[in-house]
Amino acid sequence: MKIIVIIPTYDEKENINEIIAAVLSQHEALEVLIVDDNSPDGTASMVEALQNESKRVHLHKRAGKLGLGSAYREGYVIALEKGADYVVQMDADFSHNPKYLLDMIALKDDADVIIGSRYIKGISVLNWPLRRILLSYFANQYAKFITGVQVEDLTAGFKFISKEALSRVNLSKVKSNGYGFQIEMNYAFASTGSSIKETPILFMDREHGVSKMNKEIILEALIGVWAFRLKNYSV
Ligand SMILES: Nc1nc2c(ncn2[C@@H]2O[C@H](COP(=O)(O)OP(=O)(O)O)[C@@H](O)[C@H]2O)c(=O)[nH]1
Ligand SMILES: [Mg+2]
Repeated sequence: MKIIVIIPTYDEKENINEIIAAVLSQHEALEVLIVDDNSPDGTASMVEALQNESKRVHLHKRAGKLGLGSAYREGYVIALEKGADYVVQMDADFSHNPKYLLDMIALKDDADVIIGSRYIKGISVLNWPLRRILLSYFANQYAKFITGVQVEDLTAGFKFISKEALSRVNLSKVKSNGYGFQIEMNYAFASTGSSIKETPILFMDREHGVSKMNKEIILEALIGVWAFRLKNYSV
């Protein structure tokens, strides 16, 4: 079994060494693929140093900040080319505790896609300002209503995906880039016949570095969800 954990990075020098080590130590089947958008802080060269020590570390360098959605789309293709049986999406900033990878591995035969969810056991978010929690929670309720996908945390960035589920989706149809990307992928999985299950996580705000999310990304998600039902995501 090969599980490739894709971690998109933009200016994550304070987290990158620690997150890679924490992921790899969870299970021997895990490898990491960092997709770095030419971070000005030199994140990529830190990954290159780690590559000299471990064959389980991969790096995809891109020319500039091209967005989270396109980083994941390129990451998926590379992970499948490298022979991944499962592909994981995860943030670099420790908001997604690597220990939950073991829960996801344990559930791998229960569904095609396993989502690390903040909203199935009440609201499990630590250290976010109340307005950000409320925005995220209600955006999720809204996205669920519009898309009809029965998932409580549609904007979650922590997902464990089988290669079969991924290869049923025509990635060139997926156009969103931020939170909208997470919702759109879930819609694409559900509408191409994949099963989705949620496993509870406690999401913690980052302690190091800064968030790259902004108003445009939130607006893209709120407006973009209307279009998903009109598209066919099959290959
Ligand atoms: N490659 C790449 N990574 C990004 C980009 N924007 C954000 N990220 C990474 O995506 C992850 C989530 O971003 P973050 O800023 O923590 O979002 P937040 O948790 O919603 O505030 C982190 O690992 C970021 O470094 C981007 O444009 N390109
Ligand atoms: Mg974050």
